[in-house]
Amino acid sequence: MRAGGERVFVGIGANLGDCVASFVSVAVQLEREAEIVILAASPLYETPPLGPAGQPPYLNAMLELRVWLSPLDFLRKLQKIETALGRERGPDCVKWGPRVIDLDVVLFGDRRIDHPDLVIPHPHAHERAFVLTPLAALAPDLIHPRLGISIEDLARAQPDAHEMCEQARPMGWPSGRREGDLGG
Ligand code: A4P
Ligand code: MG
Repeated sequence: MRAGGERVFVGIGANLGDCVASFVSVAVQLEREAEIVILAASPLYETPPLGPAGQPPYLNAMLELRVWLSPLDFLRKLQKIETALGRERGPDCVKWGPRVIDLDVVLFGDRRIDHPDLVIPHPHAHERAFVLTPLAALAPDLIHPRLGISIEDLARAQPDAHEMCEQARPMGWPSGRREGDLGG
């Protein structure tokens, strides 16, 4: 394994189209990048939608990566993948409305970033079961860089965590943790 890089967690959500196929495609596209390695993938969960009523349930999961890009360059890569999968943006889009794919940078090493285009840790991560449960499946002991609380404790504090429904791992979705490299 190449030295350096940072340990990054990306939250994935979708509730339109073939969500499983979109998730697998995200993993395939990330694998193609020379500056990104997938270290581990959480189970997939069906989750009740947060946002406007009447939208379908979401599929959510978390990927653990090693990344040799700046946080902003990494965000741009994720946005290109979202666009390639048909994600629409713009003034007509409903806030927290249905989407074919949503990729959020949840953690980037232990950095705290307050940039107009990028806030790290993701500003809502600590209050959402659909982020914390998959993250806790990969890194329960990790400490939230702003709150100083473990991911496992944050996940346990979510009243709606029991509404997460773990799905069977689909074909093509990365499975267990890779050998080596956990540090950094
Ligand atoms: N941005 C700032 N920080 C970040 C970050 N850490 N990661 C900026 C990704 N983007 C970040 O995001 C809007 C802008 O946020 C970007 O231009 C980027 O520069 P977006 O993906 O275009 O729009 P969005 O996702 O609709 O907005 P927002 O407010 O980020 O929504 P969330 O927080 O992503 O929530 N219910 C369930 N069950 N499961 C879900 O996954 N997801 C959402 C969306 C709502 N309800 C859900 C789920
Ligand atoms: Mg988002």
